[in-house]
Amino acid sequence: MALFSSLSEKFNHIFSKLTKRGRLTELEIKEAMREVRIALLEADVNYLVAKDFVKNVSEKAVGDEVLKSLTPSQQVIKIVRDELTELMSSNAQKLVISSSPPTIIMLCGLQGAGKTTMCAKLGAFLKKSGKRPLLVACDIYRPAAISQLQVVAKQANVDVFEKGTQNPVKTAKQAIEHASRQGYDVVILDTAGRLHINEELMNELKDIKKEVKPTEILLVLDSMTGQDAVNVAESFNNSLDVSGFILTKLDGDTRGGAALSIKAITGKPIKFTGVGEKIGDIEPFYPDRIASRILGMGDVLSLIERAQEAVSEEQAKQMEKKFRENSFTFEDYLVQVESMKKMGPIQDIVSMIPGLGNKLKGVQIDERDIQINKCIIQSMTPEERRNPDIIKASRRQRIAKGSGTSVQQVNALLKQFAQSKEMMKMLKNKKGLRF
Ligand SMILES: Nc1nc2c(ncn2[C@@H]2O[C@H](COP(=O)(O)OP(=O)(O)O)[C@@H](O)[C@H]2O)c(=O)[nH]1
Ligand SMILES: [Mg+2]
Repeated sequence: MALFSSLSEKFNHIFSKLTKRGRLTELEIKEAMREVRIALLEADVNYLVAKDFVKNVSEKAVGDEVLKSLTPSQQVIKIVRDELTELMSSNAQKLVISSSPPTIIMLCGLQGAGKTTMCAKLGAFLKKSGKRPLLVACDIYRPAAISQLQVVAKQANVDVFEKGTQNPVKTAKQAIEHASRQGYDVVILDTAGRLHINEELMNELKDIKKEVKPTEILLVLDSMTGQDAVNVAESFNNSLDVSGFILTKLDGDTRGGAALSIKAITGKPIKFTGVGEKIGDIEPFYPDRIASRILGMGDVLSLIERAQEAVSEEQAKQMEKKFRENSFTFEDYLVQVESMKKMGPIQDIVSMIPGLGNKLKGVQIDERDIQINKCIIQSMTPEERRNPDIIKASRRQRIAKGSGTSVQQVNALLKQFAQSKEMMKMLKNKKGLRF
């Protein structure tokens, strides 16, 4: 994903200059931080936020918080990463679920921010986690608003409550009563927007808030609008005391300013992001992962998470042991290929590994090769899989024939396997495999 790619590239450039040096002087840190500040401003980060950020990083980089295990430049990258995370983090990051259902989520925001779409996305997201959401049409001003909600709700396979152009405060109230009676445990209100903030809009939203006392008031913001989004966030928060934000259209060419500034300016967290026009294009907001992505260091956390889903920890441990003992066989390779497949496209996984993502830009990893290798291995006898050394000429021919491949392809796989084992042997004396 090209999230904040221009900012990532600038950071990469700044830090690549650092990593070539053995030791960093105070002057070098100062110069790097000057560039970081410019990069942040160019990404449309609020200038006070950028100033503070650079000040904090500089103090820590020059100060005494130095870890022995890192090189000075790694140290700076780590501090920047931690500080970026801190900038976006809050102890109220997660969606609050009410202990007495229904949980009421009120979405608000300017016209076109993505409220109606987000209602359906959020509905689908919550449904997947076992909830029973009800969407409520409280935008009565645009003629097509209700039918639009119905269309996206249908795609998300969630129900809609609507009372035509009746006063939205009344509709919201009735929807909650309906939800309680019918066993819906989450109510999501799709409110009306305006082109600009005005008193009429704020009053209506305040009235709804007063009447239904929402568990969450989430302001939906178009991330493409950069600093404007931050200004909108500030004034909505002043009037409504929102509980958090949803940043939409992060799939577009957004520079990142809104994501990086909002929490610092308002004190409230971003809870979700919209990353496309489809119902499934919603992601909870994880500051640490976004920070890693911005730095182009690979989204290690989500890689590990996905890997854990696919391979049980026990399996992973066994695999590592085998690598280290150099007893890794073709049978293990098959198991590994299977679990890799569950993790998603190889390309995605590789791009999340720190340091590899950038180097492999544009390089195609052919999943068909993996499929061919799988066929070849499946044509081996169990004995051959465990002990590839016995696979001599006649066996190679038999395997090629059995798998519908050529002897050259079988040879290539055997060679590749031998090389990986050789590499594993070299790693044997190190601390084991790490990301
Ligand atoms: N690319 C992209 N488009 C989005 C996203 N969220 C909403 N949109 C589009 O933005 C437009 C306005 O969305 P809508 O939900 O009607 O906004 P509302 O006026 O706030 O209710 C629609 O064309 C949506 O398809 C997103 O995350 N990514
Ligand atoms: Mg709408």
